[in-house]
Order: sequence, then structure tokens, then C-alpha cells
Amino acid sequence: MRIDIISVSPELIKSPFEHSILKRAIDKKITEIHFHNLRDYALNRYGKIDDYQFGGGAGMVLMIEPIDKCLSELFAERVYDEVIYMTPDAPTLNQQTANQLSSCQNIIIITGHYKGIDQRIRDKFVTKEISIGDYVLSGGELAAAVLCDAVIRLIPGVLGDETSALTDSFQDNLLAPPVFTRPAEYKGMKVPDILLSGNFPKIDEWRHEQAIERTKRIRPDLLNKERNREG
Ligand code: 6GU
Repeated sequence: MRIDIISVSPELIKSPFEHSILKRAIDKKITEIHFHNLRDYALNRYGKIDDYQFGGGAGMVLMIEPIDKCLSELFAERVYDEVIYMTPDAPTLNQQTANQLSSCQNIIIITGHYKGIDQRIRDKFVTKEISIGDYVLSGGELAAAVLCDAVIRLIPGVLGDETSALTDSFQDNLLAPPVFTRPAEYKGMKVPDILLSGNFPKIDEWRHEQAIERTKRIRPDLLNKERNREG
């Protein structure tokens, strides 16, 4: 998968790709990330890329022309499956969206800043808008890094068996059950006996019950979702 990230401050997103699983995916050539600095497409030599909004109001808006120029260059080179815009005024990222995106060949991610980007870019070029939750970040860069991590780890070959994505929380709309490792007892705190029993069918059953209990307590909305999907 090739990901092109268009941003005002690409430096802000580079480091997550230099470590751990994302780095491994790049080293194995399973994914390539290309950063594009919007300032390189500025209108003038002062690097102008934003302007006041029509109609008045505080905050600058990223202008249509630099983004259009950058997109045109990319579109001339290859076909893109999705042009994604990271913005808080959009549907929230979930595992299903991450799964869908993980089978794409080429995607573009545009990250906004200030008050966002000119609406005409969204109307004409953007195919998918994504927020990462109900709070506001200073820019879409960190949100883009979150999206890339969620998507790239799902591409076959990225994770080893030791970290199979299939057992993740949310893959089945349930939170993960509690986990324990040695020692079996620490300062009087004991690991549940069942996990030491060697009875694997019973252990699976216990984990499933724990996952349901935890989900009911912390995220009951996920259980409702499950029911709605089946019904
Ligand atoms: Cl995608 N961008 C910004 N600026 N804030 C956010 C967000 C995105 N998702 C949640 N908050």
C-alpha cells in the first residue's frame, strides 16, 4: 500500500513511522509513505497557503489552490482508491473502516489545520472524511498517524503470529479480556485459578465471559451495535 500524506507540518507525523510495527512494514516494503508539504505548493514566494474565511470569523482556512496543485500531481501518477480528509466534523474512525482501508492500494490523506480546508476541496476530491473522536486536536496530523497505524497493522504480513490482529479488542465488537503473566502471585494478588488450570476450552469460555462483562460495564453501546447488526 502507498500512502501520500498532504500536510502543513509533515514533521509532526514522521516519527511514528520510524519505530516498531510501522517501521517494520516500511522496511519489509509492505507499505510506502510519502509526505508532501503544502508549503511547497504555495501561491507565492512567501509560502502563502491560507487566508481569512469569506463571511468573516476567526481562524484561517487552507486555500483551494495549493491542495489542488498537490492532488493534480499525484493523480497524474497513479489511480487512488481513496482521498481521505482528517477532520473532527466527520464520522468517527472504527475497526470496520480500518479493515476496509487496509485492502487499498493507494490512498491520499489530507490533514487540515486552523479552521480546516476550503469546502470545495472536500466536495470535489475527498472520498472519505474521518475523525478520530469527539475532541479537537490542533491539526489533523496526529489523527492521520493514528489512522495509518490502525490500517497498516492489518495488512497481511505486517504483524507476526504473536500479535495477531484477529484477537484484538473491537475486531468482534467486544473489549479484550484481562491478561496476566508471571508471577502467579505477587504481594498477595493472585492470577485467576482458571488461567493456570490448563483446561483450554474452559479458559476460552472464561475469557469470553470476561470480555462481555467488561464491555457491558465500560462500553455498553458496543453490545447494542452487535445486536443491531445481527437483527
Ligand atoms: Cl481528524 N482532526 C482534528 N483537528 N481534531 C480531531 C480529529 C481530526 N479527530 C478528532 N479530533
